[in-house]
Amino acid sequence: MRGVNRFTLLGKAIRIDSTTISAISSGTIRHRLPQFAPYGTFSIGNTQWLSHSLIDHLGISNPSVVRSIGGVMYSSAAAASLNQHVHPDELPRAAEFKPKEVVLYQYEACPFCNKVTAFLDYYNIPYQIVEVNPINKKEIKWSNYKKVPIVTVEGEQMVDSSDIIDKLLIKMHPDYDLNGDEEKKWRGWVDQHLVHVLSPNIYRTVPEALESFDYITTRGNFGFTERLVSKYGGAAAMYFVSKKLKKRHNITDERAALYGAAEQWVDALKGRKFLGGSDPNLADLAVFGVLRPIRHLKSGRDMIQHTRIGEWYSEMERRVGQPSRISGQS
Ligand SMILES: N[C@@H](CCC(=O)N[C@@H](CS)C(=O)NCC(=O)O)C(=O)O
Repeated sequence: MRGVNRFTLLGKAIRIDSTTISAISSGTIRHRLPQFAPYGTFSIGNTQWLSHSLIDHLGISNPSVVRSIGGVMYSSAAAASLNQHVHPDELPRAAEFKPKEVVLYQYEACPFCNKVTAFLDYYNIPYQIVEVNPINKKEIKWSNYKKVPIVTVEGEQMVDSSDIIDKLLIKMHPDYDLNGDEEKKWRGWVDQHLVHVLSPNIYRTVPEALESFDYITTRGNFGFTERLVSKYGGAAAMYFVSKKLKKRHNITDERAALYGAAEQWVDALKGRKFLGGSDPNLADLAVFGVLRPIRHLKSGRDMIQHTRIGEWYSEMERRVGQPSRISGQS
């Protein structure tokens, strides 16, 4: 067994020349390599909706403020300076799937992006990160799709976290049955229920909203002014918007909803190590992916302390292991 410090590894992996423009794969896709790609991401929703929320609910109408705050307000995450103990032999590998270049365009704090990174890390597929500026999105100007995550595999574009994972898995295991009842049901539960419980929790109080935005703006790809405006403006705005979200999703007590979701998941395991049995399946990876960024925020700490999910979560951390992201060309 070997101990791997995730931050130390990333510290090495993320030093990339931010001004380097590199042609990806066939040379048809050009992108700006990330300045840094820290570990742990989380955010929910889309900016368009958020912009409407700001205008509708908060009376904020200055377009640049709306864009600036809206670009990040659903985001939060936690630093994951965890010691990982991973045995190389335990890492599942994509036997026949050895793409030369996998690039993930992401927001550091996006839950959907984190689903994808959990999958790539678990299967030990090397990938490059391009951290997208949520305000001007210049890194994904080349694409018609305006959300993240976007993945390119040797130039082939894939969008939408679940579709990306399905496509990658089928490339690795062409016979895999993606319609397995239990796995499909719980993957759907992640997108339709779990992610909606997270925002009201991470922006529940003003200190929690500030904690979340401190992470988002520190780790994400922001300019200096964008960072300041987003941090305080975003935290304040999101504190109020999260109250609206509570109502929208019929949540009366944020923590009760989070703890309830965690317990629901543990019940679904029915005493098994993972939903997939002795190994994680796609539902395990999806739940883990969206929870990973909040793990070290107050809401995540509370969740671990007050529910039974901790054992499964720790086991997932061990099995997903260290990020398989690689540094780009410099
Ligand atoms: N269903 C999509 C949702 C993706 C999504 O909503 N991503 C958000 C970030 S968490 C986004 O890019 N929103 C648009 C924006 O920020 O402008 C998926 O699973 O990938």
